[in-house]
Amino acid sequence: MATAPGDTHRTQTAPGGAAVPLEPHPWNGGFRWSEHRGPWRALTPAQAGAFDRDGHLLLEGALAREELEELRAALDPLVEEARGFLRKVPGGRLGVAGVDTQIVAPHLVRRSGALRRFARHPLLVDLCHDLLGPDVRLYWEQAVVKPPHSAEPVLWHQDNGYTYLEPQAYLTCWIALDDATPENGCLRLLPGLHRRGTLRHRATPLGFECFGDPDREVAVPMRAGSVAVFSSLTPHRTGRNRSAAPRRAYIVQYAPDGAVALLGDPEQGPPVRRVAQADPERQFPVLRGGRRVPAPD
Ligand SMILES: O=C(O)CCC(=O)C(=O)O
Repeated sequence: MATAPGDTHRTQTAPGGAAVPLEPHPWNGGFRWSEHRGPWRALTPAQAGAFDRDGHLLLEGALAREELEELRAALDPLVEEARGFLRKVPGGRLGVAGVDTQIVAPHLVRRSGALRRFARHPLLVDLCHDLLGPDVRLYWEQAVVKPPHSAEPVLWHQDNGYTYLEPQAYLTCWIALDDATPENGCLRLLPGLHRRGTLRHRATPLGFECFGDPDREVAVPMRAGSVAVFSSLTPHRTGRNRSAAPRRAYIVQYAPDGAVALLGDPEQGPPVRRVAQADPERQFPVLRGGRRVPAPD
């Protein structure tokens, strides 16, 4: 989920109402999924094939213990700031974020050199090479922390259903900072639907919602330090945290260089504005002409 200023979906439907129909997003005309063909740096051909088929894959134990510790140390204080901000908002909630639902802390690379370096992690950049092409930028990153006994789930959505990018297919790396389990709100994904492109979403008081199917969903429990890699077009949700400990995640998203956000109300008509996703402070290149772009000194 990445919300750009200017997103103006207006329909408000209570979550838990009738299922959202399985229809294309009004701006999604004639989408075709591109199969990935290699050469590969991070993935095996079998993993890439599974990504094309299912829209996701899991890299267990991808981060070393020290990397995980460094990530947690960089993120925890910034999440506390975001929690403090949400506490001052009336009702403690702001769309999908809330003190009692999930603390969402975006754009943290602007604040932390450790996170700017992490966004260029060789594994993540090699995944970008394999799944996005030779020229890639960081698009969005945020920490999402579900407090103990959290009050609400994150509803079914595709990441491209929040802010609509073109090209529609970009990459989300969901990094578990704690073990993620069915009890504390691990990812639940719907395989296969990424191939249809962006689906219709509706706005609810808890964020956007698209078609979902609990009978076909795949729960993805993962150990801390593992990375779930999925398409911006893969419907996913997370449940409430029913445990007594927080569930922390860091979400890092990459898009092909040249990606633009389409802004407007898709239920009212075509986009009213196109915004290049190339903010040098937080959407810097990580791969140029197939080569990793090193962090500036
Ligand atoms: O981490 C979570 O609980 C959900 C996050 C999510 O779905 C997203 O950021 O798109």
